[in-house]
Amino acid sequence: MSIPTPTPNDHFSFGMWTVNWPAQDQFGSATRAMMDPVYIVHKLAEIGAWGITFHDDDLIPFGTAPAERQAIIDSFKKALDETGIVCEMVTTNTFSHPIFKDGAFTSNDRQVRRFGLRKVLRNVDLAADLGATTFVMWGGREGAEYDTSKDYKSALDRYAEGIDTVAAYIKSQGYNLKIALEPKPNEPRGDILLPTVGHALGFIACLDNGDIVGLNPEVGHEQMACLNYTAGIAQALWCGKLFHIDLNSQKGVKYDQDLAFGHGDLINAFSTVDLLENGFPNGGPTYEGPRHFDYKPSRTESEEGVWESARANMTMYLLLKERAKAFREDSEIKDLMKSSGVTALAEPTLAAGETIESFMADPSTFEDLDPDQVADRGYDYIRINQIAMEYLLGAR
Ligand SMILES: [Mn+2]
Repeated sequence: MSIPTPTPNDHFSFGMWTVNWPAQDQFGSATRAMMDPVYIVHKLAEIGAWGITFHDDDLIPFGTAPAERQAIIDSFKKALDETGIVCEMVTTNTFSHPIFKDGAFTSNDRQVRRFGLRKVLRNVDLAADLGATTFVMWGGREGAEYDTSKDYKSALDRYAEGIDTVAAYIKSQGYNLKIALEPKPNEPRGDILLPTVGHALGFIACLDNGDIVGLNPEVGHEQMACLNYTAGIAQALWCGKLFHIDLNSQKGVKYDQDLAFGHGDLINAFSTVDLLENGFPNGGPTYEGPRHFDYKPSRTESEEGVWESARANMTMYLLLKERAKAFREDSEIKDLMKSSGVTALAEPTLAAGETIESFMADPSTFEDLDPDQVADRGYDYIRINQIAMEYLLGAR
C-alpha cells in the first residue's frame, strides 16, 4: 500500500485556527508566530486541501475598524479566487474576549447577550457573502462552573431564543446557509450547555426554526464525554441532522487534545471513515459534506511541522478510506454480514399489513417459541471485527 496524495476532489478543509494556532497553553506562551491568512490560503492549496473555514476573529481581529475590516475581507477573497480554495463554513468567536466570560447567548448580563447576537448576525452576512453554506455555532462559554450561578431553564430559553433569531434572520435574507451546533461537554467552562450530540438533537427538536439547524460533531468532544463518535454521527445522520463534521483525535477522557485525525482512537477513526465513505451497511442517509479537520498542531512543532501535521490528517483519512473500502468488498465479510444478521436487521419486526391484534394472536412469536433454542445461536461479531482489524493493520 502506497501513501496517498490528497487532491481538492477529496474535499478536505481546515479551520484557519488549526494551522494558525500559535500554541500558547495554560502553562506556557506561544511557540510559533501567527501567519497571514492570505499565506495560509495559498499553503492549503499547495498541500492539496479544498476548503478553509474560520471564526470572524481569526481573519479580522476583534475591534477592527470597518474600512480596515473590508480591506482584510477583500484580500482574503482575492486569495480564494487565486487558489480555488472554497470558504465552505464560517463560525463566530463568542468565547475569547473577556465580555464573553459568562457566555454570549446565555450570559446572565443582557447587554452581553445583545452584543453577542449582533456579532453573530454580522458574521452571518459575511458567511453568505463568501459563499459559505454552513454556519457553525460552538457555544464554548455557554455554561457554568457552579450550578448555583445559572437558572438552567432560563439559560436554555435564552439559548433557544438566540439560535432561533439567527435562523430566522438567515431565512429572511434568503441565504443558502444552515446552522450546525457543535456539542462539547466541558472546557473552557466547567460544564457546557448542549454537552453531547444527543443533548443537541433534543434541543433542536424544541426550536421554532429547527429545520435549518443541525450538528457539527467533533471527534474529541464526544470522546471527552466517553462516547462513541461513530455512533453519535450515525444518529445525527439517521435524523437528517449531520450538517458538518470536525475530525481530529483524542486519547480518552481528559483535556481537549485536538490531535491529528487517527492519532488517538484509530479503531473508532476506521469506523468513522467507513460510515462517511461507505454509508450504513443496509443503506440510508449518507454524509456528502466537507471532510473538515479541527485539530491543533502540537506545541512542539515548528511551522514545517504545522504543514506536515495538516498533511497527516489528510493522509490518515485517505488510508482509512482505502482500508474501509477493501473491508466492505471482502467476500467473507459480505457472507458474515448476512449470517450474523447485520443485513437482516433492516427487516421490520412487524410484517407488512400485520395488525397488533394478529401479531398478538400469533403463537409462533411467543407461546410456541423456545427461547433457549433461539438463544443458542452465535453471532460471529468477533470474526467480523478481527477481519476489520486485519484490514486496518494492512495484513489483508
Ligand atoms: Mn477540540
